[in-house]
Amino acid sequence: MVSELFDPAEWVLAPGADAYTDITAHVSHDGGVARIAFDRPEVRNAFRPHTVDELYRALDIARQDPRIGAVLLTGNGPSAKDGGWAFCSGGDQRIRGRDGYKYSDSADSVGDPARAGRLHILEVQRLIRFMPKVVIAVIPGWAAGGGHSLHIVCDLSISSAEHGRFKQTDADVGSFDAGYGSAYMARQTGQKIAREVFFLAEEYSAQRAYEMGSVNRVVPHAELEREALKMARTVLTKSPTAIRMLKFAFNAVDDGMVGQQVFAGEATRLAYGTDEAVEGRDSFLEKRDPDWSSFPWHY
Ligand code: S0N
Repeated sequence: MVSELFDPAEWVLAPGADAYTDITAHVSHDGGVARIAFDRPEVRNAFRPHTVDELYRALDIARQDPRIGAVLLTGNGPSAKDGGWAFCSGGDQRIRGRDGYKYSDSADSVGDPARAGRLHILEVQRLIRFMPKVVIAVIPGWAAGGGHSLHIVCDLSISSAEHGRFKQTDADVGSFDAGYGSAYMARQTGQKIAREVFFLAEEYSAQRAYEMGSVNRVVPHAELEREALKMARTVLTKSPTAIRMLKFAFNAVDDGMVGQQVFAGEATRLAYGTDEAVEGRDSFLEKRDPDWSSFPWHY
């Protein structure tokens, strides 16, 4: 069983997914939605470096699949040990060393020294942020620490009413997200609330997270994945170009020159499709002056 909430009738294995150990990855039968899930329920779906490698790979495959318009990011469960549910509880504290998260499961061994200490969950955050598809955090239980940050970075969040729990433990354990996890949260909820969540590290219900503005929908636990898939399928009814441009427009205001670059790249892609840009290219190739006379200075 993948997860109690997983409906096998909806999904097929994603390409390469049979090799994953720490996550599961599926694609909907119609090919339009990816479901990527943490699969370490016994540690509340904490991630180790290997988990992050797999997560990055699965997300990147979804990014490059032209049929996929939406990604569900979730956590499998419940835990066989105690029945607890989690989206993700952040970095696996058992293998955290003085120089960061170790590439080995043993706290005594650094593993590959070139990779030690890399906080490459931040690369996953950037992939979610910059992929031109809608990424939905589907939260069946705890979103804590770096798991809370991942939900903040996702485009939309939907949570189980009964089991969704939110807690920003970064300051408790001295492993903190001073990037999107905190600053972008403040954009969503306002500064006072974001500071409270980080400075007090208290526990919040799904309903409270909804009231704060970091969660879009709270639904009965048994309905969570069905409702998430419905949201994803609604996205699929929209214009892919409109969704892409809108996502990058929402990002641009907070992403500085990088945000402008990403948005501008899409504008250039659109411009390439015009007769005007074709005239520019052809005039160069034909070694003549461009003729812009049929292209008005629009106002
Ligand atoms: C999630 C919590 C609140 C759940 O509490 P609950 O339900 O009482 O369960 P527990 O009994 O505590 O847990 C069940 C079992 O799971 C193990 N476990 C839980 N979380 C982790 C974890 N993160 N690492 C390792 N093991 C974990 C428990 O130990 C227990 O095991 P057993 O049964 O053997 O006793 C609660 O569990 C909790 O508070 N968890 C820790 C949350 C946390 O502090 N996470 C780390 C926070 N920091 C980061 O994630 C930052 C990491 C990072 O890479 C980063 C760095 C810089 C910038 C960004 C990031 C980023 O991640 O975004």
